[in-house]
Amino acid sequence: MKVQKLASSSWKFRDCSGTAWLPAMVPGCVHTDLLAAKAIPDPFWGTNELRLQWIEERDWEYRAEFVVRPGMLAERFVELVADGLDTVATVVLNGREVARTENMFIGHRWQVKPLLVLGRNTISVRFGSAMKYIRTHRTSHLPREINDPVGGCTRIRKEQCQFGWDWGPRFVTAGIWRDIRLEAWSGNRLEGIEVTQVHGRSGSVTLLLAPELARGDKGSTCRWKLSLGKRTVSKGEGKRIKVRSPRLWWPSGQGEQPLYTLSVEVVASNGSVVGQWEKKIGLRTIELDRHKDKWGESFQFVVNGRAVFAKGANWIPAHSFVTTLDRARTERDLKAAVAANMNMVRVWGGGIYESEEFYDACDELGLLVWQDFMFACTLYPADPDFIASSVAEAGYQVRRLRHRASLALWCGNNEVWGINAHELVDPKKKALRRDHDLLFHKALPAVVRRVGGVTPYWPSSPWRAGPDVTHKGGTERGDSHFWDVWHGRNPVKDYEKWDFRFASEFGMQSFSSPATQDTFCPKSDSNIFGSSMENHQKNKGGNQVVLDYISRRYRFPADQGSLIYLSQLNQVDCVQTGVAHYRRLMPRCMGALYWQLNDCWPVASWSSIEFTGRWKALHHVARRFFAPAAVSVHIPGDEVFGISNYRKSTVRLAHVYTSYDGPKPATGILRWDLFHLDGRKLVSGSKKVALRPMQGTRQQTLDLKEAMAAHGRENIYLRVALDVDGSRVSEDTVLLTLPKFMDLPKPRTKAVIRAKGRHNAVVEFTSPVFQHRFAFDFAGLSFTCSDNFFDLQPGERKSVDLRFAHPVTHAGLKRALAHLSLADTY
Ligand code: BMA
Repeated sequence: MKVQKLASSSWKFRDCSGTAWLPAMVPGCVHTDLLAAKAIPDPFWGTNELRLQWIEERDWEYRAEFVVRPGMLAERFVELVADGLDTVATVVLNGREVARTENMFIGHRWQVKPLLVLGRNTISVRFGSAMKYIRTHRTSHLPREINDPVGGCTRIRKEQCQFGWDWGPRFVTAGIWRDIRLEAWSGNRLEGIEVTQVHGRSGSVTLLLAPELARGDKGSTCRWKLSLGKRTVSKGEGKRIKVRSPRLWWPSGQGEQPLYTLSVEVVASNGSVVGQWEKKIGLRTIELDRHKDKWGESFQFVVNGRAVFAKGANWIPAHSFVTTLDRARTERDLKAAVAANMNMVRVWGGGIYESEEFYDACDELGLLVWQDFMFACTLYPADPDFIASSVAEAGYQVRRLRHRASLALWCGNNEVWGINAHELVDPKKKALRRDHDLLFHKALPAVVRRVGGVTPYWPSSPWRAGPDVTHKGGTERGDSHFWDVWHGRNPVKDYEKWDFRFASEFGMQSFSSPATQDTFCPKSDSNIFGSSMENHQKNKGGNQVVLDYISRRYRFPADQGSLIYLSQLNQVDCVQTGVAHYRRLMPRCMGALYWQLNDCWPVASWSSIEFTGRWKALHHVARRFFAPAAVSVHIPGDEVFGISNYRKSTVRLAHVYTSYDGPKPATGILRWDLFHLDGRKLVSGSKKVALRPMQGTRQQTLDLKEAMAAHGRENIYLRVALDVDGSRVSEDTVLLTLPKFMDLPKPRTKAVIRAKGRHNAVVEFTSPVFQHRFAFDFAGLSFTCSDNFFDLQPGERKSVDLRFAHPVTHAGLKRALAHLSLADTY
């Protein structure tokens, strides 16, 4: 097959209402092309978003010239292949229409030989305004809008969060957003190979190859080679490959991620070579195990026969303009996920089916992918065209991703059932229910069964294997989203009320760091309630909710920097409470995916990684609360406020737990110390403990009544720690009252920096007094560190490894070092 690339920078584009042609990038989109041409200001800066909404109302045309050589036209078929057009496109070659499209998520292939000429050709793709489409199509589909501020985004198959979301700006893009090329061939064309893995009892794996040819050919055969790194494992001919001692692929934390390269040459029955196919595959089985058990029905991912607790977060598109993302930028947040001991990401249904680079990274890093289909929150139409388009989309995407080692689940949508269940179960609204079921219970699962092989399908997230949407239902079966904390404004302790089988969403917003704020906010408008910052807060009333939770726990902050820092500590408190609870519940609960890992622009949000790549406090602490062997404390009591704001505490017992999800049993030493804020150690203890895989275990109960009576609960705190093989694997500090009621000593910190080469350094912090959530930064420098936002214990040295993106000097580091802890905020 001959391939001629059409993607390049020799494209130009224009506003169809008549303005001049400007240079364009393909793949790309109109917003980034306008920005490159200096025709619009930075869409993320200040309140610029509001001034750029005209773009979605226009039609845009992209055009390029290319030369076709005789070799191309000598082939029997010449096809135009477009892996993604965004969205309402009319494709024209040399003035003649090739096709019209209206689904961003489908790749296209059209026969165009009769339209091509030898020598110079012109291709034009005209993108009609998505908003005009929405106003003229499916106008009787009027669902209750959840996230789209204008309304109607469900009428079109296009990235839903582009229309505005509670963390995302409204930038409705247009453009050729994936690769585009010509492919010329005669005889036959290899479309793909379905590889089925059969894992035998003896441990061997058989790969069954089913080549898919454009024009069929039952008598075709395969010449294959299987290699691992540079080593050829085996090669041969036929459609079965037996791997006798396979190296299995595991999620991160459970084992290695060996990826075999499978290269196949398909030979037609007439002896000619039809095509080559090469993919990286991981040998593994992944099942969604739902068996009856004493709590109801399990909901757990079983990899190679081993149940694995899913630790991770929800993934949203990493940029409002996803065509700007390269491999390094995509990998940045996925590597950070693995660094925080995660083993799963959920590709959330309001974004996109991600890029090849994304899944490459997940395969290599051992991140299981829970893959939603791209439907979110709102009810969808079900006219025959819409269903046909959705089925074509699903078929295209499932075929594209089915060989992926990391692919664990296809999920019908995000929250379409959960949010609309009250309507969908209403006997007066049977048609709504029929429409809903047609897509998510019939059409999509049928595609997964037909094309996707063994990957399981789950109709929605959350879903309880039935119509039930109660929290109680989630403690028995299925997966749960828990938003009582944040949207419901309930106490943080409410996480501990529900013993969910699998928590696929829960979270708390925080503000991005001042450094990230500087990238989008004019200094003159930097107040957090000013127009720029409010424009970068997309949840209606979101700032009030953040302040509400902060005020419950912390003192009134001295300045905006302190407020931002407290918002991040509050986010830690919430998400950690949830995750620690879910991990203690193992094996009843087998997954905790918080909302959300990343951002698509700089914004106040639930993310643990800021748009600029900086880790929020949550991401540093996630590394600790997701550690394979983790210690945590459950305090059944609480501190509550009664009539006239009188405070009452029922805190007394502290149950110390280990949560362990390593692959092999282990033993550890559990340690606990009760400290006075004046530095005295009041009580100490330790105990040898057994760590069993996929188990949360109550290892020790401490009665703190006497100590609290003797010293006051606001003057003492508990430190728990777990050592395995002589090293500290987990540590946490537990406060026995709200931190705002504690008289934390004024911090005095000593920092010693030791440079280690041009890029690395070690910093050692010591403090004569307890410091809660001590956070440091090197202002203006980009760096990664082994820990941050930790507690400093009096007299104990805390050593942190640092790696800087650019060369540094000792003097430069000393100058740039800044730090604060909780007691610095008021
Ligand atoms: C969840 C998600 C998103 C949303 C988030 C925060 O329900 O599925 O739709 O952004 O909550 O509200």
